[in-house]
Amino acid sequence: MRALVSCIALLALCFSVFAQEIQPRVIRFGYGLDEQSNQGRAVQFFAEQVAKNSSGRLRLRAIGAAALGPDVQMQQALIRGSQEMMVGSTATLVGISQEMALWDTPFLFSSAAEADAILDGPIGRKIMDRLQEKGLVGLVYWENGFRNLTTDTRPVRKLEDFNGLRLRVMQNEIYLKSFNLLGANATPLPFSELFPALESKLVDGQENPYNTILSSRFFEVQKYLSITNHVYSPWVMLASKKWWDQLSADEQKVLRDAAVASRDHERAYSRKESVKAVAMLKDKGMLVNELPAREIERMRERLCSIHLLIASNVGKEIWQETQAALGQLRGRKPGNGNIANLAASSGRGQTDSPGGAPCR
Ligand code: KDG
Repeated sequence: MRALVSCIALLALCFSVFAQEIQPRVIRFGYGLDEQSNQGRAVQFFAEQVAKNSSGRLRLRAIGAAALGPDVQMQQALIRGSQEMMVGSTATLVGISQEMALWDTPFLFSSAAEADAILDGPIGRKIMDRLQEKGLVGLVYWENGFRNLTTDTRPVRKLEDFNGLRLRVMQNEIYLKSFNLLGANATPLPFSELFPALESKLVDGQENPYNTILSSRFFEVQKYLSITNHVYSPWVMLASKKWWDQLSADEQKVLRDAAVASRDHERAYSRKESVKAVAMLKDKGMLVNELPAREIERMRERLCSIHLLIASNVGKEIWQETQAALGQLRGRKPGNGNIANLAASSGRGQTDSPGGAPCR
């Protein structure tokens, strides 16, 4: 009997300690896409994990469709501490942490497996950790996906078809310069203004992963889908450092564990949905074409100078580490030629761009 009483007392103590370490909290979690998008569904999954792992004490108030403002506005709200969490594009973070520009590199990854390995490995973690000095805590990367072009005026079949195309891009220097270099007239706009800009013909086209093209109903205002897979775009889950630092270790562990579970769930779900999305876009009446390998090669070569810009933005160490890591993933010995050396040299000579195509 005495053993039973002491066991119950011990359990009560454990529970009370647990209870003390997990306070009842409401977490305002903002995101830009619709509730029914792959992003919105992943936020719901994260919310369920957090509630389950905290016995209902930590509750997410998920606020989608950019109701709390575009990515850049939510990022500032997190830094101020007036919003607790968000998920958004890494591309809109480069104004705060320039190392995030690595993920804007055209043709950096040639598969989702490569992306996962680099993003979840030491390089991705190092870049994520740089956010702390800016007032943000990066938790995990989710998959936005490989980006492809949609247009309403004409399909893009070859490099020359970019000429004069009024293309919306994210509010990001690399995207702006990349598409201008390809011959387009790039117009930076927040995601929340994209559909009206397409509908009013302010722009001819845009570029996003298949899931976003489908869930944001761009097929209603875009006739053509031209498959380029020109960059792999991650999302990043962020917390306000002001808020995060006053959480207990137990509360931080609940959120970190739920974030990792949501990352794996979101990637698997997004990839499954992405395979179906192209067929669904065709059913919605979009005319789909795939650029031939030669034209993709011409795009890569035209964008080599962007690799130099990114190498200088993110720093030689991160750039070289990325190239070496990708080389190993692709079964290549670490090359001695690389963009950073090219940047330091007279700019001539051949080097491997991470996408494998040589930049001359
Ligand atoms: O809030 C929207 C962002 O999370 C992301 O979807 C951005 O891919 C993006 C775009 O094209 O703006």
